[in-house]
Amino acid sequence: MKKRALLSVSDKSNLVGFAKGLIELGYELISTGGTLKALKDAGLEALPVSAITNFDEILDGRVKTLHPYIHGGLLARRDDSSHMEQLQTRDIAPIDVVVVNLYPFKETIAKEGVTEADAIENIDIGGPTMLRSAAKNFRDVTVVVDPTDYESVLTQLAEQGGTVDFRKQLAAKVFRHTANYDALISNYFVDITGLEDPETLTVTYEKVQSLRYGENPHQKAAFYQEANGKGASIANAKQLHGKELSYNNIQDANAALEIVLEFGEQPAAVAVKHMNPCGVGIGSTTVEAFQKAYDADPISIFGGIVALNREVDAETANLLKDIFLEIVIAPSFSKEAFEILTVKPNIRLLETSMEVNAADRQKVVSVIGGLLVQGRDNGTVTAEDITVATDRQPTAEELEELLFAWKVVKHVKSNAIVVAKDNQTVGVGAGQMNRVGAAAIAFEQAGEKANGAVLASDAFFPMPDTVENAAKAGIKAIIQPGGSKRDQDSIDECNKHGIAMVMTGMRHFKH
Ligand code: 93A
Repeated sequence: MKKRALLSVSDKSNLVGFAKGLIELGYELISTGGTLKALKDAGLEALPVSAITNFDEILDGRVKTLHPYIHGGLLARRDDSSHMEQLQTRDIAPIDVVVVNLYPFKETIAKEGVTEADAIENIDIGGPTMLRSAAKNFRDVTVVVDPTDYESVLTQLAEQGGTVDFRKQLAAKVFRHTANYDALISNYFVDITGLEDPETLTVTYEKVQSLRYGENPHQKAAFYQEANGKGASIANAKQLHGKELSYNNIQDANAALEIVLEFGEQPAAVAVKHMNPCGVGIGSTTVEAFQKAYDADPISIFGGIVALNREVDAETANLLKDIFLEIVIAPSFSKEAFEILTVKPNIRLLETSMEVNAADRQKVVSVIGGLLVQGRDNGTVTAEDITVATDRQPTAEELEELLFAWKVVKHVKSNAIVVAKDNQTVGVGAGQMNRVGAAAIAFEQAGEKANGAVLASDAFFPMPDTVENAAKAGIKAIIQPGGSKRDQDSIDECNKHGIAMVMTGMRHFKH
């Protein structure tokens, strides 16, 4: 009996050459509609699947190969006499080689304006089923999912059908491929249903690139992105200039991007060092915003990363070019700005969408032996959400300043204190083991500028000591979550000094 190969491929590249090779090795070919046509057009002989199944394709091709005459031929153990007898009784011929690649689901959903119906129709059912049947039976069946394997497969088949080890490797490739394929479909359904559930890890990742090393040169690293991820992200960003991004660059650039995304309405600039903002400013123009972010801390910005939420213009580029920066991220760069900045060979320029991807809902952190999954901290606070705790109400201007500081403190490592004035951070205390310590750093950095400034705290005050020190520094208004058993002590302290304090009812731990 002739050996049989079943070919059913969406990606028809190198198909004909491979099929010719199979025929030369004595295989009889079986094929589905489009693949059969491609083979016939090239003058090759092949049987339609319907000749095997005695059943025409139905439901617009939704059911072509889903048939016991196909899957029996794939799954029978050749050294099992009962299996082979069962095939014989029903006149089912074994299938020895399966060549399948799947409906282009990924490419389909990446298309602009793709409809849900189109996406669904591109979920391949019969293809993965054949791949899995053949891969499960790798002892007897050769399964090919990747056109780049055609050559090595022909070489192997020419040697008495090839080795079991080789077939096992092909099977491993198949299961990885079908798992990825299903992951893409799952991600798509997370998108279209808004299904958000940290109880199950709903988002899967695919590799963007290998990195030269991790946080340190002795650590290996790679960068993965959400499969079918879109919107603002470093993974989707286009690098226009400069050296390859490093692991630390990606983390820091992401931190800068996350902060600048808080400020959709006004031009904003964020400078980041080691995942924390060292300067944030908003203004009526990009250049004004950047000048504020720079003036906030002209020392720490050295070697930092700057994110802007508006096009970088020539005026801003002229300021940026005089500072040593690792990366500038923005939605776009004007032609002049690009020319000004690219005089520096090493500065990395990244262009990214500033659209927050609603589907980007899960935050995953690794711990030894596991992962922690949570929804992203998308919490925001507006003037309507806050309650005033003190005798003195904040003025409208103070309130605006407080909400600005609140947006920044959310992104500072806990314990976090941000001191701000005129829509500019003037002191940032990050990652301290107690709140008084974080505040002390922020006050010291702010110096004279703390006088008349506002203060934001990522979590409540367990004691009134931070407020006492804030009063000494000249802070006039405070924003904090509230909720401590001893809130009243801090409120009393504010009242004593005429400080206005508002409670958000929401904290922003970032450990
Ligand atoms: O619609 S399906 O899920 N139902 C099937 O029974 C089936 N069998 C093969 N899709 C099915 N295929 C897929 O058709 C293959 O995975 C391959 O991607 C494609 C090849 O179709 P054609 O040969 O008509 O171009």
